[in-house]
Amino acid sequence: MSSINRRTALLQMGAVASAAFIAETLHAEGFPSGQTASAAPPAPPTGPFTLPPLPYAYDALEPSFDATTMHVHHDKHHQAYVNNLNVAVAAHPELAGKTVWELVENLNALPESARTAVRNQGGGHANHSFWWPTLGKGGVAPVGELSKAIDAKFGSLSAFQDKLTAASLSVFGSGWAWLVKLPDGTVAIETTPNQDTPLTVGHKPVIGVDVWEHAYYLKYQNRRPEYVKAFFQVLNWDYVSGQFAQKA
Ligand code: MN3
Repeated sequence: MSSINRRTALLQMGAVASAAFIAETLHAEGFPSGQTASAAPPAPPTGPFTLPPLPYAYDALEPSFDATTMHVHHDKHHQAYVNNLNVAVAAHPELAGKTVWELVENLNALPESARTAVRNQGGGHANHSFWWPTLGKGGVAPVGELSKAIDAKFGSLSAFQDKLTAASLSVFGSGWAWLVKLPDGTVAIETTPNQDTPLTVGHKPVIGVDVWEHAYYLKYQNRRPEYVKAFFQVLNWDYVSGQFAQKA
């Protein structure tokens, strides 16, 4: 068998022979190792953005948020936003050194070819990075300035919870419901589609409810109202109250 015919025969064995075996054989026949039929694609960038670890154990929010959902949500969904954002900025050296917050707060200043990717992937990274620390079963009610701001706007904590729940249920498809701090220091409830963040219009997230199905489908299936009720069981009021007092 000629060398060419032997190579062809080997390649036709692809379904049963391992790629490594073929590569090794071609190399032994004098084929440069870089020219095998199965060269690996270049590795995706691993930075500049990285997945922040959860600030508590994966099962810390049980039974409201189950550990399996937390693993999938954090390790798979949030990681994917990080990975895709890294790919997006790799094509735009002028964005090097910017934080994810700087990116999403200034979407309109971005090159048009980067804007959609940063809006979706950067928004996903920003929203989830904001979100994880706001959970964790700290306190049962807002305190200090946040308590006053909620009472001033909504009349009572339960009236606020009813309105944030209604907003969460009103989101059509995937998105978020928010309590935000406005530039004048008061609070308001808003919703955003997809991974859009209130930061893009200068409103500071105080509380967020992730109503993408990936946040609840494993445990609650289609029952978004039960998930939103469970959200209030794991909202860390002490943390969000402290953050509210610090936000300019
Ligand atoms: Mn999510």
